[in-house]
Amino acid sequence: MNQTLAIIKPDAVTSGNTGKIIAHLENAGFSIKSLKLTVLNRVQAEAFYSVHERKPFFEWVVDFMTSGPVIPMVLEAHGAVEKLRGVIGATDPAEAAEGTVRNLYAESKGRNAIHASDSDENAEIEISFFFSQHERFSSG
Ligand code: FUP
Repeated sequence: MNQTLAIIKPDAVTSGNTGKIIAHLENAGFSIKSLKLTVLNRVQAEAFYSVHERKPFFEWVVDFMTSGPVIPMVLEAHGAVEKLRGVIGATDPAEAAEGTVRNLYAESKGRNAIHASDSDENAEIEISFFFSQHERFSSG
C-alpha cells in the first residue's frame, strides 16, 4: 500500500462539494488515513507552493489557497500517487478527462477543486506538512 496527499481546495469547500469529492475518492478505492479542515496562512501557502515561486501564477495561487478553508487528507491505495493523479484529471478542467474530479467540480485552471501529490517523495513531504505522526492512522 502507498499513501498520497489530497487537498480539497477553497473553491470546492466553499461551493459545498466536499462530500461529493470525498465519496468520489472512496468510490475510486482510496481509504482515508487522515483528514482535517484548516485555513492556510500566507507563510504556509508560500511554503507549500515554493516550487512555483518564480511562476507568474505564484501570488495568485497563494491568494487563492488562503482565501478559505482547505481539507487536506492522507489517502491510501496501491500505487496511490499515480492513481490519484488519474482520478483528479488534468490541471485545467477543460483538459481533464470525463468523470475526473476536476472535470466534474473544477471551475478553472486555478480554481481547480483539488490538489494531489505528484511523486512518492513529494507525497511524504506534503503529508508531513499537514499531519504529525500521531494524526496518521496506521492499520499495520
Ligand atoms: P497540479 O499538479 O495539477 O496541481 O498543477 P501544478 O503543480 O502545475 O500547479 C499547481 C497549482 O497552481 C494548480 F493546481 C493551479 C495553479 N496554476 C495556475 O493557477 N495556473 C497555471 O497556469 C498553472 C497552475
